[in-house]
Amino acid sequence: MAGKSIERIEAIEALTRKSLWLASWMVHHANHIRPNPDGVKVGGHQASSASMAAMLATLYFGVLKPEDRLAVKPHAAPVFHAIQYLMGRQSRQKLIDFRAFGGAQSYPSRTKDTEDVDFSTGSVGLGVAFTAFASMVQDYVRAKDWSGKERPEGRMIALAGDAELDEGNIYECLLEGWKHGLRNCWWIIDYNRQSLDGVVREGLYDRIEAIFKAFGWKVVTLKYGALQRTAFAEPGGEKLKAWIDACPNDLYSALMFRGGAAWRERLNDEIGDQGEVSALLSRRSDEELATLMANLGGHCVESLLDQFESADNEQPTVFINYTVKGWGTPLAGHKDNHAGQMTSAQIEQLRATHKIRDGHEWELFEGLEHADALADFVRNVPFNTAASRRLTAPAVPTIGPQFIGTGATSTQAAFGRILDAIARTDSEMARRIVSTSPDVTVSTGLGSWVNRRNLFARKETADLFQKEAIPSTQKWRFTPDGQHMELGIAEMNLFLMLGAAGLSHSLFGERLLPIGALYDPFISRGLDALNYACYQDARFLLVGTPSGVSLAGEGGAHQSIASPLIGMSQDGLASFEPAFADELSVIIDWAFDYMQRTGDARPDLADWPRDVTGGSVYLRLSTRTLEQVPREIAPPLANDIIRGAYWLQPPSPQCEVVIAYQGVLASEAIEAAARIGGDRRNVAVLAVTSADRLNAGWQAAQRARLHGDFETTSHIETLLEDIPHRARIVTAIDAHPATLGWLGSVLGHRTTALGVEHFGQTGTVTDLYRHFGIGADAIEAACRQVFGR
Ligand SMILES: Cc1ncc(C[n+]2csc(CCOP(=O)(O)OP(=O)(O)O)c2C)c(N)n1
Ligand SMILES: [Mg+2]
Repeated sequence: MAGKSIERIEAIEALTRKSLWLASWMVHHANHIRPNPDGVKVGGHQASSASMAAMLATLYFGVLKPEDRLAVKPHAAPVFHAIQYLMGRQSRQKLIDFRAFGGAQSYPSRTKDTEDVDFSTGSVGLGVAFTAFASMVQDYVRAKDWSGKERPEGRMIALAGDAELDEGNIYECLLEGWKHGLRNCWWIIDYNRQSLDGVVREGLYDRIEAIFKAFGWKVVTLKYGALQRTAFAEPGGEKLKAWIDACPNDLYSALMFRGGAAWRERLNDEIGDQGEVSALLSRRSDEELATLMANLGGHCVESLLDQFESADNEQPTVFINYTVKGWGTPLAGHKDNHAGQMTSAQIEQLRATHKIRDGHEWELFEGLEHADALADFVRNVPFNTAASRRLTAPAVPTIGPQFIGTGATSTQAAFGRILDAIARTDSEMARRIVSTSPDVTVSTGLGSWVNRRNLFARKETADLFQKEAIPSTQKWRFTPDGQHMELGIAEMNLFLMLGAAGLSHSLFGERLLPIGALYDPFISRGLDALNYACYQDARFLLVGTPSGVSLAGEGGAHQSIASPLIGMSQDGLASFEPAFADELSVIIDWAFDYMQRTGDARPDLADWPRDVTGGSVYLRLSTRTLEQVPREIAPPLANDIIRGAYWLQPPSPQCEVVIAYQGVLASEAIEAAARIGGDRRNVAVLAVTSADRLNAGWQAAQRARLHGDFETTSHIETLLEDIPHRARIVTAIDAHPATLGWLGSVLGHRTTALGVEHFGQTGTVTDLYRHFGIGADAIEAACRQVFGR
């Protein structure tokens, strides 16, 4: 039958079976055939993959268009990789190396997989919620007059496990979706009623349905497959349907695992009538009966095609598709099947069913009829017509630092004024900025930016307070060309929104420069979503303010201690904590450029590779007002600010002590240095603007030298090179002392690290600096200890 076109349903069914085989084999191979020198478990999810095989195959081979974007259930990665392989978008070697170094990833990854992964998944719930934000970003971009309208709108689709619905992200984002008029969003639930640990509670369905409906979603349920619907139409079929509907989740799963004979025995016991029902059952062999009972809607290609093709895009839709975990494999239904894998005997059983010859396990259409027709079919599926679905957008030029004068200010206030200055410009950069904040827009300094650039909504709404002539400093006008996305208080949503907006160039072909502002301590509240956004290589500017204990009366519960360490250790995020407004101006201008870089990392490892590839930026700011340094920032100083440090008071050859500070303790460091210097002691002051970049540069230089590049030195090594060996370093930061404590090990200077280790004490700045020993007195005392007094 070579060359003959085969029916669409038949083709997708064949491809479902093939993906199921390849996924099962991929996991089996990685665990039982590939050498494993460490003996550490490799893992992989055969049952979870089988559960979704038909849904994924129906989507990719039948329903999706190139502009659609997907978040695939993390533990369905094997079947996802298999489908990409069948479409020629993934190499055989990557499947052979599944879960090995350089191979196909355990969970689909935008950055580490080589195929076309739209959204990474892995931490359950995040990928699902991400699709909602991606859709809102798509609407934002399309509402702008600068965006190209020729590109078709895509649907943002999540394939989720039913247990993923336990994650709070799902419900937090439902609220935002409702507010922002979410559309073009499908969530397809693999309703196998099993999680990792066991079988889910009865009655979950009703809860899910009620919640989604309450938020304006359409709920579409697919319970029975075509085979079951046919059987229900036979005499006695109604009774069978009623039995299935009443069957508890755990019993259905258990019978599924035990197979056809067990089904027959149970059904005969419970609804056998020596009449129509018994006849219905006995018309089927054990094997046919097992197939019938496994023919839940989520495994039925015909039903799935119907479901997806009649779905609406204007209303967000959740599809609840009944499935059996481990469908089509000997693992079907067993409650321990999440991480459970087929034994070698079971995989042989599967091999026989799929007619796979020894040594031909990876072959594309092995064991299938009509291989040529299938290959033809796969080449022509709509999804497969675009070579790469990753888009690009040109970088928008930055406009240079916006200096705001030298009057005393806090970095938070300066941030507001710098953005205001940017908002006044008629620049492409200003147009591409989109700001967002979880209900702290005004209190983090974004107010005047929003007043100038308005809030985004698909439909125009005026500010009622303004209409009623009530004086207010905030003008909240919502318009399609507004540039602020208002969010409720949910920091996870902030990071998901930043993640989605920060991928706009790649997802929608339009550059956005997202800025997100939140209270610094609440970064921890959204940390996994922040990590997730960085892992996907989303590009954004994050502003944490106020921070530290310097927020004083704002209260102990709002203090941040660990955030500089988070900034240092979070891959993909360059963090800064400037003290002065001019530093901040330089950093913000640099950040907008850095966020748009796309270079390939140089292999020599000498650079911090991120400088070439770019990334996101985090600014830790403060509400504490500082006197400014009257100066012009010349290019060498601007460079040092970006590299992470400069001498505010340079060392002399007789230097006895270096005070190194980051952030608001600048004034305490300067005061302590003045007191000590007054005693004719030789003191230098090192202004650290980014412990993160300073440390990263040092790490990179050490790595380069380990690789034989002995010439390389880092910025911090150069800064400290003339400090006499007997001199000491005193570091000071309103955060955990480990942020700067490492400075002593760069060239071996003894170091005292001052900082904050305890949480929650409220007071004035003076009280708290005294309490934690980070004020000028404490810095002075630490220095004097060095002199032996
Ligand atoms: C945030 C997070 N917590 C825990 C896990 C570990 N984990 C992986 S899958 C899973 C449950 C899977 O159940 P379900 O979503 O129903 O998937 P399926 O039954 O389709 O395999 C858990 C707890 C994880 N990946 N992410
Ligand atoms: Mg499940």
